[in-house]
Amino acid sequence: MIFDVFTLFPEHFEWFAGQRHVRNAGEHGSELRFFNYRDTTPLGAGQVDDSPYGGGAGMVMRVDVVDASLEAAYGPDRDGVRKLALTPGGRRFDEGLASELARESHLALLCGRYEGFDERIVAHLADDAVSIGPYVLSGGELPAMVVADAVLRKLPGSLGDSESALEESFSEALGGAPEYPHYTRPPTYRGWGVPEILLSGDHAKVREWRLERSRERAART
Ligand code: 6GU
Repeated sequence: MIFDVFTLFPEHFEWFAGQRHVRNAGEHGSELRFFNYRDTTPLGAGQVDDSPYGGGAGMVMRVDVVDASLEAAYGPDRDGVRKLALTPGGRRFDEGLASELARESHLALLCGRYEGFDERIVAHLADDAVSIGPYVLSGGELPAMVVADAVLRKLPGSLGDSESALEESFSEALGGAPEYPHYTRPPTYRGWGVPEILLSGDHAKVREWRLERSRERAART
């Protein structure tokens, strides 16, 4: 998969790009690339935003600036790229959307800053608008890392063998439900014990107990 991030702050992604599962995805044929709107802006002095028509506080990302960066990256035909605008008003990101995106061959995430995007970016340049939750963040960079993390970890070779085997058994057994609780040594700590069944060695009973806990958690969320 080619995974492109358009941002004013590519340096914010340095930590993220260095994470093991992200580097693993890279070694298995995925590519994470960054494009700075400021590098290709058609405006003078590196301008990328402007004050909102109708007045009001803050600045808005310009449609011509975002279009120019897409043009520089892809040229006029962008149909092969699934382009997502990251904005608090978008479609809620969840595990289902992460799986859907993991099947794409080429993704582009458009990060906004300031008060947001000119709506024509969302309407005409992006295929979807995506939000990571019902709260407002200062820009699309953290959401882009959230989306990239959830998607890249689904790609072959991203997680180590043991982890991906574990993952598979979760998704198969749990049908999208949240995970069951985990415990490890010591068996008691400050009087806090571990469910007996997990120490019993009875794998069928353990599996049953985990499924029940997982369903319980699903019912609560
Ligand atoms: Cl995608 N962007 C911003 N700025 N805030 C958000 C968000 C996105 N998702 C939740 N809050």
